[in-house]
Amino acid sequence: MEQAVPQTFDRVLSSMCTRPHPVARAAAERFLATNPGDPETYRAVADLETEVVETLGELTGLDQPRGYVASGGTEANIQAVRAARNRASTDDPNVVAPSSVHFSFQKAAEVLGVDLRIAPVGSDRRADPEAMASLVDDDTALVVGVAGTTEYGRVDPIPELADLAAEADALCHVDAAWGGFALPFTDHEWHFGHAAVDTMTIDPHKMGQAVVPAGGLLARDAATMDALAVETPYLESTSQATLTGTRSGAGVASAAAALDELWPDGYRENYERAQANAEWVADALADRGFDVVDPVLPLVAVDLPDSLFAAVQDRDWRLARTARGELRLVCMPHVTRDTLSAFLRDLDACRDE
Ligand code: 0PR
Repeated sequence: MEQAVPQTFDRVLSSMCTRPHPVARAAAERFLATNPGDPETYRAVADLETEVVETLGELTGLDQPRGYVASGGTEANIQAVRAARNRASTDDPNVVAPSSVHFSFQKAAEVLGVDLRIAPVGSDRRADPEAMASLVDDDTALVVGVAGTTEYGRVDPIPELADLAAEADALCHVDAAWGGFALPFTDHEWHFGHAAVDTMTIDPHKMGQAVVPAGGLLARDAATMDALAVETPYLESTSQATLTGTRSGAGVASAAAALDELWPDGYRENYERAQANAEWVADALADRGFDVVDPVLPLVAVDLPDSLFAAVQDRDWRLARTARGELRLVCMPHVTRDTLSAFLRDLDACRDE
């Protein structure tokens, strides 16, 4: 049988995943047959997971971080909602989030039976604390902010949202699934050290250059992890706080290797290159007369006519759009200036057709 070949990254402008770092790839292969879901039996990978959580704590301004390597941002977000629900003293809990929140929160609300209340964002496409405050009440278990939104790469006003949560006696969760590996090199106030944030999603398998699956859930308090733990009577370890049982040691080991190799200098270089590319392509698109949403983080949204979008896509570019229909260019580490130049050449050619 012929071997199936995966998508290469050469013409992928739509994805929040990227080519893993070579050390991450090698570590994943070494740890393919390990299960961090059973840390007493698979001790080496359990130690690596502790290292990952420690380093993610450093990235996000958290001393004594708790947490684990999840299957991705979806699991981490579901678990943040679950912990808040389990810690809340109401039997009718709600979660308040901006409309820019990732769709994983819809899944969380549905699975966990909590009410998801969505507030409109402001004209700057960021969460509007006042609009969110109007949805908060005594049953609010969690207030969510996004640090690096999926569609426009915006960073919500996290300190204000954390204050809102604290006043309501609710927890505050920050979804930095995508933005978390870029934000340490910016001036944004987004992390545990900047505000009373309780939990965070930050995914090594996105900008962290680990292999899939490697998401991250971090928590400030042990009580948050306790709220997630169930007893596991017949395993060597006696409780488990993760959502999945058996899980990928490859993801964990690759995250440890990537962080060891790239934090902080490699990630800074990645961010600076990606941000420069995003600004460069945003200017190039604006010069051509298109409406461009300026890139706060390395993600550019641009209004293209439907026919032009389809024509460029037909030239074998992998492209994604926002709910409003704008083209989204995610400037991940695999997206080089040459790639973007080639994309612009195809775009120009399609306009001339
Ligand atoms: N939170 C945020 C802010 C996200 O952007 C995403 C994923 C998640 C949570 C969920 O993470 P997982 O997909 O790891 O569970 N955002 C991307 C999106 O929905 C996911 C993605 C990744 C899509 C790679 C395509 C792709 O090729 O667009």
